Order: sequence, then structure tokens, then C-alpha cells
Amino acid sequence: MADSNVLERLYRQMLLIRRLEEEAARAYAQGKIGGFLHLYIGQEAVGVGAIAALQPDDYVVTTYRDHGIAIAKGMSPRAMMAELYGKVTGCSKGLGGSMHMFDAEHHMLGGHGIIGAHIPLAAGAAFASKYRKDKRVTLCFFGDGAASIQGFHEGISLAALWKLPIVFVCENNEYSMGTPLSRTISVDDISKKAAGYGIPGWQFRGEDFEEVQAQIGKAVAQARETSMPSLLEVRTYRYRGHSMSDPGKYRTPEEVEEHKKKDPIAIGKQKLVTAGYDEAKLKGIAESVEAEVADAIRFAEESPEPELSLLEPTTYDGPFAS
Ligand SMILES: Cc1ncc(C[n+]2csc(CCOP(=O)(O)OP(=O)(O)O)c2C)c(N)n1
Ligand SMILES: [Mg+2]
Repeated sequence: MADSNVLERLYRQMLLIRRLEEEAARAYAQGKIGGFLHLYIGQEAVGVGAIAALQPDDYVVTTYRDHGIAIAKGMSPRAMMAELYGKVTGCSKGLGGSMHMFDAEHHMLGGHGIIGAHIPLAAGAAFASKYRKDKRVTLCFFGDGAASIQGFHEGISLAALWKLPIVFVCENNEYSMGTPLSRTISVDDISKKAAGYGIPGWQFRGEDFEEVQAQIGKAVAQARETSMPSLLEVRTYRYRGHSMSDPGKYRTPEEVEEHKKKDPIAIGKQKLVTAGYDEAKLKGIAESVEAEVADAIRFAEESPEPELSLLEPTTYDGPFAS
């Protein structure tokens, strides 16, 4: 087992993600956040464990279910929450919203709304690393729904052909919107598709962040040392609907409750208890998380909206022109 400082840091990260999203859901219901909001609740151990296997300047690219991954990659809760609120202090100046968590400083390359379209972009980032010999690895997350789409094939095919330093991580949460896996894909092990590209691939469960870190770590080492890409499938589950507008009628409450018995946050907490953390120490972690969440909400609420003058530079000069 990892040393207790690492366990605490990663457990705290998962709790922070969970609590930020619960508060984001509340703000959404109050009409303070608009547009889409896809929650990562239930899947936290995947993003946190996977990113713990990276170096800080490695790249991460993901889908619209991106808040947790952005926080794990180092984005500040303030920048994330302000973006959800559409405020100018947000990571994309309040112009992107929930699906566009970008953070150049932390090498977080989004946040993408079109299913599978970011997979070739991630291969492009890995191509740049190989070309520049910078020894960085790219981690590309996507859902089970993306595994049947064009961008999946293009991106993985090129990464395999050119031996790019990239790890493709399919977060299989059993549903694409309201459609179960059995109605969208003809195989029950998505990682087997790796064989079609001549790269390694394997499947594992994603509730235990240490297990995720260890599995992704093997693939990251392969990518960094031998520039061998891989396709990993992490079995996981989302507790909330696809997005805030989804009441989730396509699955039974019993099914959801069954999965909640393997809550990654509870598993993480148990690890700390085993490592000797008492109630007071756990309460201290929870309180510091609450303070950080409250600070992020206050910051987002008090921040100004983007001015109209941002329209021209962000349309014609690129989003980060002044
Ligand atoms: C090309 C494309 N087609 C359809 C959509 C609409 N859409 C948004 S999310 C989604 C389901 C994707 O499911 P999955 O890849 O399993 O990811 P999850 O939401 O489960 O994380 C669909 C079909 C889209 N965004 N892009
Ligand atoms: Mg899915």
C-alpha cells in the first residue's frame, strides 16, 4: 500500500471532486449554472487514479464529463466553478462552460463535446511529444459510446501505426446516455479491440484508485519508455443521470444502489482507516474540502460575467488572446 500522505492526497482529491459536483448540481437546479452539466459522480477513482500515474507535464484529453479529470490534473476549484457559472474568471473565460475544461498550465487539453472527435486530437498531442522528444505521455479518456465511432478508429489506428506515447482509457460506465452497452456494441470487452490495431489492451475495474493507478501506471511506463500505445478499458458506473436533464428512468434504483456499495470514496476512506486515520483526522480532511468548495462557490458567484468586448478577440484571435 502507498504511503499515507499519497493515500490522503488522492482520497481528498476524490472527495473534493464529489463535493464540488454535488454543489454544482445544486447551483444548476437553482438556475445559476446553464447549459449542460455531466457529472462524474461514481467515477472519481478512474480520473484520480489514472492521473496519479502521470508526471505533471504529461497531457490529458477527455470528453464533456470533464470536471473531475480537470481537478485531478491540477485545475483550481475556483477556475472550474467559475467556468460552470459562465464567469470571466473561469478556465475558458466563462465562454465554454461545463464541457470545456481547459488548463494550459496544467497540460489539460479539454473537455470536448463531440463523441470520439478528441481521440485523433489526443493522438496529435502524442505525435508532437514524439516529434519533440519531450518524453511526455498523453492520456486520452473517452466513454464506451465512443468505441463505435469514427474518431476512435482513426485516432487509435494512427497512434498504433506511428507508435505514439499515448494511453487510451475507455471509461465504460455501462451506458451511452440512456442506452445500455448491450445495445450499442457487439463485444463485452472493449479492450479486445486493441488487437485490431496491434497494440496491448486490457480491462479492469475502476472503483479502487490504487488499482487504477497501478494499471494505468503500467501502460504509461510502456508509452514513455518504448512509445507503445495501449487501450485500457476501465469498468465503472455513474450514479447520476447522463446529464442534469436525465432522470435516469432506463435503470432501476436497485441497480444504482448495488453499484453504490462499491463507492470509490468509501473505498478510499477505508484505506485511510486501515492506515490508522481516526475520526478526528477524517473530519479534518472533510472540513478542509468543505472550505475549498465554499471558497470556489463564493468566488464563482462574486466574479463578473465576460464583457462583450471579449467577443472579437476570442472569435478572431483565439480564445486566450488578451
Ligand atoms: C458525434 C456525437 N454524436 C452524438 C452526440 C450526443 N451524445 C452526447 S453524450 C452521448 C453518449 C456518450 O456515451 P459514452 O461515450 O458512453 O460517455 P458517457 O456519457 O457515458 O461518459 C451522446 C450520444 C455527441 N455529443 N457527439
Ligand atoms: Mg458511457
